[in-house]
Amino acid sequence: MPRRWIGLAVLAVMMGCKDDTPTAPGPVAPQATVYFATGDVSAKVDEFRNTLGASNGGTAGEQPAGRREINWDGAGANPFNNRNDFPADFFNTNVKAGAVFTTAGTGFRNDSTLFADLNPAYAAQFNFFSATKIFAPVGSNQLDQLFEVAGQPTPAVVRGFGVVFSDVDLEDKTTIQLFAQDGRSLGIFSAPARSDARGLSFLAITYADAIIARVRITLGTGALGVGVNDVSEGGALDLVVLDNVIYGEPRKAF
Ligand SMILES: [Ca+2]
Ligand SMILES: [Ca+2]
Repeated sequence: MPRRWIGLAVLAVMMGCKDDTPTAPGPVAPQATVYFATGDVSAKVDEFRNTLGASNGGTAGEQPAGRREINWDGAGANPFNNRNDFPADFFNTNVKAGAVFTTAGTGFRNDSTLFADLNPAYAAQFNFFSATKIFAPVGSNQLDQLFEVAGQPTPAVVRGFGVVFSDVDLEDKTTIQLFAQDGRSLGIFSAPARSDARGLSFLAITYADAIIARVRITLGTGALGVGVNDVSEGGALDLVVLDNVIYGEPRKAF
């Protein structure tokens, strides 16, 4: 594991302990297993998928095992594609996959043009992992994913979470932060920078038990926008978008 992740994990533990009295032992951070890859990420993505188990697709209700996966490519999303109002709860209403998104921005965009419809320069930056659509918040480079029992408004927890990113240029800026049900941070993990022409990066984390209630995904250093170019295209910001989001079966939280 690269040293930078250890440092971030220690920081997260220290932050989590700051309210403890001197005589009380701090909470022990659960042991995370981290999966990461850059370049051809397929093998590592498959390893993570296999760890979680078979896909439960959009099957309603809590399943005994397996994973859920959002690839943004389904025909059901087509009416919302290339607009800034992709429904935050699409993946637990239209498709019952137990995922609800929030952002401090103004919305979400599911894009079939590699975001070239937003800025023609983006076609040279972004790529898909699963053909052909990719996703980003609008007006922010940060989004949260909350988990629910598939097809129900019931809070849930998962044991693993991962994302395929596109166009990570800067190290330690594109991150996944995980939170437990009580709001405590479980740690911040950073995605490796791109390393080949396709420009994909993968980062995932698992725990032995389903303890992840929320995740915060930070994409590079700024939001996409008309006239906003990537750091590799003369701009000041590292722009990053995401493709496949893969997570353990959401289990009812207690
Ligand atoms: Ca896709
Ligand atoms: Ca970038």
